[in-house]
Amino acid sequence: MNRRVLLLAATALGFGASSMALAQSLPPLEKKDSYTVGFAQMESNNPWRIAETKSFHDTAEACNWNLIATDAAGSAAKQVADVDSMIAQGIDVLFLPPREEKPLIPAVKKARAAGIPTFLVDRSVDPAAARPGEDFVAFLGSDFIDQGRRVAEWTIENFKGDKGIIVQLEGTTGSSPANDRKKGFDDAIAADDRFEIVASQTGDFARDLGRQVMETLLQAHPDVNIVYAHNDEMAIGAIQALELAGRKPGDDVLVVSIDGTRDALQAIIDGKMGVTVESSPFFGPLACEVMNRYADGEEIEHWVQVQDRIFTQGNAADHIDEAY
Ligand code: GYE
Repeated sequence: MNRRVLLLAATALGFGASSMALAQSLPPLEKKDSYTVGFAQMESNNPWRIAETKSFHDTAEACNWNLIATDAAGSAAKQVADVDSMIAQGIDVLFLPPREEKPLIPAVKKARAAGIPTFLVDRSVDPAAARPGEDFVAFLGSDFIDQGRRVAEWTIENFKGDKGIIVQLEGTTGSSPANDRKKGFDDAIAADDRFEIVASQTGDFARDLGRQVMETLLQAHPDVNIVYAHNDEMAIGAIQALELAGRKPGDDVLVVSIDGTRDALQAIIDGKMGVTVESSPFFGPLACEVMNRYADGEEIEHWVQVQDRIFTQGNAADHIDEAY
C-alpha cells in the first residue's frame, strides 16, 4: 500500500515536471506561405527609426508578410498597448524593439502567453525579467557595450590634446543601448587618465534634446573638448549647439558617436565629427531569415548578433550613398 502511494506520487511528480518543461518551451511557428507579422515601432522621430520601419515594410513584400506596423510615438505604455492590439488581431509573429528595458516586459510576457513567438529587434529587455529561449525567441541586434568601447578606443588613439574633458550625451534612460553604450565607453576610457568625463546626461536619442542639453552643459563646462553622443542625432544636435556658442567642432572639440546616419557621415566628411561606429537599422531581411529558420524547426541562437563597421574620414565618402 505504501509502495503504491509512493509510486502514484512519483508518477504525479513526473507528469508535473514534464508539463512544466512543456510550459517553458517556446511557442512553435507553423510553416505557412504567408504570415501576419507585427512590428511595434517605438517612435519615428529620427532617420534611424524611419529607416528601420521602412526596412520592415520592404521586407513584407519580399518575405510575403501581411505586416501590421504601429508607432508608439515615444511612449512605452503605448508600445505595450500596441502589442495588446496586435495580439487581439491574431498576429503569427511579433517583432518588438522595446523602447526601455523594463516597461516592455509585460508585452513580451503577454505575447508569450498568447502563444506568439516574439523576436526582440534592435533593443533588448532586462535579462533578469525576461529571457531568450523562454519568454521570447531571440534578440536580434548589435553589441552595444562593444560599440561604446570602440568609440572610446578610437578617441584614445585620435584625440590630439593633453587633457580630454568629456561630455557624454546618453540615449533614452532605461534603454539597453543607453545602458550598454555608457558602460562600454566609461570602462574603456577609465583606463587612460588623460581623460575625464565631467558630465553625462540624457538627450533621449533625439537631435533637438541633444542640442538643448549640450547648450546647458556648455555653460557649466566651457572647457569641454570631447563630446561622446550615444547616437548620431544627438551628435548633430551637439554640433549645432557648439557652433551657436562659437566653438569649432572638429577643430577645438572632438565629436564621436554611434549609428552611421547620412548626416553623421556628411559631418565626418566636412571635418566636424571624428567617428561613428555603425549600428544598422536594416533589420527586415534578418528578421525574415531568422523567422523562416524558426518555422523550419531550427533552434535559434539566443542572440543573433549584428556586426558593425566603423566610419571615419578614411571611408565616410564611400558609404554616404547607402546611408539613411
Ligand atoms: O542607435 C538610435 C535609435 O536602439 C540601436 O535607437 C537603437 C538606437 C539607435 O533611436 O539612433
